[in-house]
Amino acid sequence: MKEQLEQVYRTAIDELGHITNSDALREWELKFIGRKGEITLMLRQTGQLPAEERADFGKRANDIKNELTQAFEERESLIRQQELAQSLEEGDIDVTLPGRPRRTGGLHPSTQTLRQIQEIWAEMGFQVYRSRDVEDDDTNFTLLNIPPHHPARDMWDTFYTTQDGVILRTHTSPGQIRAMQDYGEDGTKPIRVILPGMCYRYEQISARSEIQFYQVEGLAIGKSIRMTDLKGTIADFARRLYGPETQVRYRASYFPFTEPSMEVDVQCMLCDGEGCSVCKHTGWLEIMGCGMVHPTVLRNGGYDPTEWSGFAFGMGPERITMLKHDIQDIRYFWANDMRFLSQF
Ligand code: FA5
Repeated sequence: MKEQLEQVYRTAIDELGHITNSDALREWELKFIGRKGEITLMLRQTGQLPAEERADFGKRANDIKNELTQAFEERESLIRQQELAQSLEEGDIDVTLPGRPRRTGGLHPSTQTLRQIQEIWAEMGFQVYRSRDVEDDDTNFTLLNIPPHHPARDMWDTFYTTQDGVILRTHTSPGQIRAMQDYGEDGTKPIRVILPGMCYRYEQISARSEIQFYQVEGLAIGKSIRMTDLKGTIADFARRLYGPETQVRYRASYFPFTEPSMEVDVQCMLCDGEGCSVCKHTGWLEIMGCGMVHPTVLRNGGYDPTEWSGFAFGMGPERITMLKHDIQDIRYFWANDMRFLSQF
C-alpha cells in the first residue's frame, strides 16, 4: 500500500503539471485530494494496516496530501491569472462598466431636522447646551413654577422611575434652569442657548403623539429683552427654516414658566394658506410654544427679575419634519422601517 501511495503521488504531480484550465484543475482536485479523492481514501485505510506500519504510513500520506494541496493552490492562482489576462485580451470583460454602488447609511429624518434647526440658531448666535434626559422632579416641574399637585402638571404625563423624585424629562424646559445655574454665574451673565434633546411622555401613542420625541428649547436672558425681541427672533427663525416669504402669527397660550405665553403658527407651506388637509383647512400650522420667562423661573435660575428678563421657546423637530414632508403618522419615525427611513 505504501508503494501504491507513492505511485498515486507521482501520477498526481505529473498530471497537475499538464493542467492549463480551471475545469481540468477542478477534476484533478476531486480525483486526488477531494473528499472521495484517491489520497483521502488511502488515508482513511490507515487503520487496516498492521499496527507497526500505521504511524509511518499515516505521516507520509498526510505529508503528501499537504504537498498536493499546496501545489494545487499555486497552480490555481497561476491559471486564474492566465485566464483573466486571456479574457481581458479577448474583450470578455468590460473594464469601463461602472462599479456596483455600495449602499450607505443616512441620517435619521429627525436628526436631519435637528441639525438644520441647530445650524439656524447657531447663525443667530445661540450656543448648544446639552441637558440631561433623566431629571429630578424639582427641576422638571417645581423650579419651572409648577409646584406639586398643581393642575398644570397634567399637561405633561410623566414616566417615573423606581427612585423617588427621579423622572424622565417630559420636556426640555428643565434645561433652562440648568443653563441659568451653569452659565449665569449667579445671575450676572446674559445667556443665549438652545437645548436639543429627547423627551418622554406617558401618553397615548397616536398619529401625532409619541411617547418619545425630540424637542429643541431656546433661552435668551439679558438686561432689556422684550416681547418684540421674542417675536422678531422667532419670525426670523421661521423664515430661515421655511423661506423668506413665510408668514408667522402668534396666538395667546398658557405655560406656567412663561408669562405672557404664546403659540407660534406659520402659514401652511403646502397650500400657501389656502387650506388643505395638513393644516386642517385653517391655512396655518403650529410650530412651537414660547413666551417671556416667568419672574419665578428667573429667580430659581439665580437671576433678579427686576433687573433681568428673557424669552424661551420649545419646538418639536418630528412635528416640523411631518409638516415639511407631509408625513401623516409620527409612528413611522421610531418604527425602524427602512422603506420609510431610506426616503430621506
Ligand atoms: C412644552 O413642552 C413646553 N416646554 C414648550 C415651551 C418651552 C413653551 C419654552 C414655552 C417656553 P408642548 O407640550 O406644547 O410644550 O410641547 C412643545 C412641542 O413638542 C409641541 O409643539 C410638539 O411639537 C412637541 N411635542 C409635544 N408632545 C409631543 C408628542 N407626544 N409627540 C411628538 N411631539 C410632541
